[in-house]
Amino acid sequence: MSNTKITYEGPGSDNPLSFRWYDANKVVAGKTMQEHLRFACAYWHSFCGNGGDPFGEPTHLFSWNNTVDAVDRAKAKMDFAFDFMSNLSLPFFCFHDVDVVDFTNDVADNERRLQAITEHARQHMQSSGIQLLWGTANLFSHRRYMNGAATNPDFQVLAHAGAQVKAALDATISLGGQNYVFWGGREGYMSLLNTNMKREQEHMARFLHMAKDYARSHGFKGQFFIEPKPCEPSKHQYDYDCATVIGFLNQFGLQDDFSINIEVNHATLAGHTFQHELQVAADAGMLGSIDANRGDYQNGWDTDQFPNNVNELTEAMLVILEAGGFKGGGINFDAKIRRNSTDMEDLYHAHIGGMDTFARALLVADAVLQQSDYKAFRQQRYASFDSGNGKAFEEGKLGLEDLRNIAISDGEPKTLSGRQEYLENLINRFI
Ligand code: XLS
Ligand code: NI
Ligand code: NI
Repeated sequence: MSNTKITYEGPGSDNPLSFRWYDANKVVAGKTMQEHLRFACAYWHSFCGNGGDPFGEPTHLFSWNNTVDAVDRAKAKMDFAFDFMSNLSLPFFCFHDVDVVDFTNDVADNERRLQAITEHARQHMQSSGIQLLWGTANLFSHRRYMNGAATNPDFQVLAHAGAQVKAALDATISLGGQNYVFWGGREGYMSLLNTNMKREQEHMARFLHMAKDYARSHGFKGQFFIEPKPCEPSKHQYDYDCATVIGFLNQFGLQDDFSINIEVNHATLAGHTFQHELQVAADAGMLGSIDANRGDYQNGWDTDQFPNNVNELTEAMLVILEAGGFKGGGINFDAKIRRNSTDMEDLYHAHIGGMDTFARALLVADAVLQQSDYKAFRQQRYASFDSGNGKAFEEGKLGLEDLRNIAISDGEPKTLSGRQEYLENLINRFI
């Protein structure tokens, strides 16, 4: 597969290794598809995920794992990764520190390893033009983080988390990374019986300030993103959903530097739709980036499947387009192929499907916005606040007694339809 360049062949193509909708340079609503969508490959799922599950051994066997030296092994993996991303014309990638090179318990040696692989990445980025959408540190896999990283009750663990974030920030900054992500997998708790929640959250805020101050003083201009998730692996995660994160950022004075990376399957675990979470973030000016995937309707964990539902993604793209796009981020495929998808070709099908589904959803959402009365309908629904007493209310010119008097003088309101089925049909009409 190593020479397979995937190209746009259009909806009529029957070649499964081609794009049918993603046409990178096609202009939609004033920007190219590539500029709108800013696709990124998730290093951990694509090149580290081995198909293993709690019941079984790895099924995805990679040749580079036979290389003994850690940095050589990391380079062999990276050579493959850049080949793969180039074949798919993926403009960005994202990584955790431990995805790109294996770590030990030796902090200084881990820094050296990360620097060595960062140099290798730099060369690949220069020759391929692929850029770093965001970097991050894995503060959840190592056993020292079982009680949390920045929220650990043991300061010595927090110090290790700080060392890891410093090194990951150094790598991100030196590669020109556009953003930096914090996903707090273990930042939460399992039982209140052993937990001081207030103190742990204050520690997390202090830690985030330290990371932000360090990065800013070393020239980092990008956004920091918090990635909400309600549970798994912790029972209660502090970054539950967008609304919770926005409250936390505002409470601790982090709102100017941080925005949100929203993951589809995390939204659904929190009992929300993806588009709800997008809208909450957009309304707060914090729609930073997204982790694209999908869950499974029949179970309740983070299955991280590749997106494939045009209808659902169209609703998401409507929110993203109306918000004016992402605040520095893009669409990172935080998704993995199934345990029994064992061929490298499967990884191509997965990304082609995800990219095509988003491209198609972009086209449909744009058509809904440009060619239908969707916008006009939504505006008209609130027209009673555009003039008269409704306007006076919005402007703060009325009191509760005024409402009472208006209720009497204007009488019982008319029954006004929300037209949900009509609007749902609109999306299908443009697919
Ligand atoms: C796990 C998260 C993780 C973050 C990066 O559920 O989605 O992959 O995106 O740490
Ligand atoms: Ni994610
Ligand atoms: Ni996830």
